[in-house]
Amino acid sequence: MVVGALGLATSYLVAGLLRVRESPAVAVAEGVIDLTPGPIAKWAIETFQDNDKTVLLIGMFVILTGVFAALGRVARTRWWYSVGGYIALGVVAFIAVWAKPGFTGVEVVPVLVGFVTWLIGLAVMAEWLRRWELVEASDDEATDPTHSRRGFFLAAGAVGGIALASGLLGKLAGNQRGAVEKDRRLLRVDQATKPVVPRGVKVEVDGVSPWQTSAEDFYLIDTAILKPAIRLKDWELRIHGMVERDLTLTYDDLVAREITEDWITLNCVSNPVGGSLVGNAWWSGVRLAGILAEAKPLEGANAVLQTSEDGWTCGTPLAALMDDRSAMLAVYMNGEPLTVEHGFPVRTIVPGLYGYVSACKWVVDMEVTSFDDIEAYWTGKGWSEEGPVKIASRIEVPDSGADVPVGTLVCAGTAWKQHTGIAGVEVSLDGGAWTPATIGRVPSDDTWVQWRAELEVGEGDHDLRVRAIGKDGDVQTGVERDVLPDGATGWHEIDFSAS
Ligand SMILES: Nc1nc2c(c(=O)[nH]1)N[C@H]1C(S)=C(S)[C@@H](COP(=O)(O)O)O[C@H]1N2
Ligand SMILES: [Mo]
Repeated sequence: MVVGALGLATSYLVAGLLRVRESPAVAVAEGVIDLTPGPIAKWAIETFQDNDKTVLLIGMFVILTGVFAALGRVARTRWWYSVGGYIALGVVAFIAVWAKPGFTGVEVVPVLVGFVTWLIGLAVMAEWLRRWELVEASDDEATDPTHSRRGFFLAAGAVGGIALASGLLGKLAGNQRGAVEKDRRLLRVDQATKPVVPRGVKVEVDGVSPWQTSAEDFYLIDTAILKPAIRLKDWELRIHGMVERDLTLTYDDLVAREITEDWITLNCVSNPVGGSLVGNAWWSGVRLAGILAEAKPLEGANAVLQTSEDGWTCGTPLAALMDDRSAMLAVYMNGEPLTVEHGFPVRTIVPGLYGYVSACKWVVDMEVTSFDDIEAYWTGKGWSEEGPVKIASRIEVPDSGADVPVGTLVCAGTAWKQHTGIAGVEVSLDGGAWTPATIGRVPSDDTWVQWRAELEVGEGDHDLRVRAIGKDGDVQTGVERDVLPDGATGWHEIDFSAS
């Protein structure tokens, strides 16, 4: 196990020194994510929500620990099995780094260093173990103490210590993140303003999600184990493809333009009914309509394939980026520079579309194209090509399973259908008539609304359900559909009892 850890640590250190973005282990973890079939990815997101990657890493750690232990165990008696095992691990790591977009060749060096470390470490430790066993067998107390049980454990401890030190050094060496956080702290985009929550949006019920979601509480969904750390001076966006004129924008070019700001609610297609993969923030950025108009899309173009620095892609309808909505290259969230997790330095935000077809974080490339010619990350896993958000509503108060006093019950929650707007919300107690709720007054159709209703509840068990009505007359359906391929439907329902 210590030999295995040492190989991982030296490869990590060399990756840091060579400024390779991903150490082999991270590349493998991201490879596993990329190869995960759509239905399993969907299950993982629904089950673990924001913790999906932690679960993956713990799983990998457990498996690797077992594999390393097994390889060490067979090394004394069947040396070549053990070497074969490490070759297999090395090949997996090689394929993972080689398959990453932006592979240049240096990424192989950490894999080789890790592999050679494994072999040397294995030879040294296996030899130590063999000698210890020889000494034990010969019953000769007076032999060299390094060949004792104690000597072996000292050696193992030393290898573990070197592994830890290499790991820590690797963290220092690869610390682009520190420089990026500094860029973030020093950044000032003059036109970007602090959010002022508009009057009338809140229904003032304790327990309802805040109308404005802080960056910290905003859900996180992406495929990157290691978030891209992009220095401001290194960021560039290339716009090309079916356009009359290619454009390349640096960060300074971008923020020298007119800044647009808006309240926009973003949600994930993988959000189950009643789920929490949705948030509302004040975004500042540059409208894409103007930028794309300069590039002049050609006849026949209907999509923009956006690519992130980490290779993730999404296909966005060109029309949604060029009509009058606030589709933007966002640089600020809630009056602060984007956090690295939410896409620093630049991400796309498009009101009315699910994140997987629009909200590219760490965006560096936009190819104007046609949907017929592209396959993006999630569409390749079975999600639908276009992702307009579906109408949804959620009960937040009372909690599911709550005990409430008999009498008047105040219930509340949120509802959304971005870029269409919510006309009303209705609740139904114990399957009875739909009763209108009151809704907060929102600044535009691009945000969620809060709602509240008062109901008389008698003693006993109850259930409560909610539905929303869009400004287009769309009444939220009770038909339950899965998040795959284009977003869940169905009413959010909770149980509670009154006494
Ligand atoms: N680079 C990159 N951008 C991405 C993703 C991703 O995996 N990688 N996921 C998308 C999805 S599915 C959603 S729902 C939103 C989530 O944005 P957030 O993490 O800032 O909430 O980002 C989108 N942008
Ligand atoms: Mo998503």
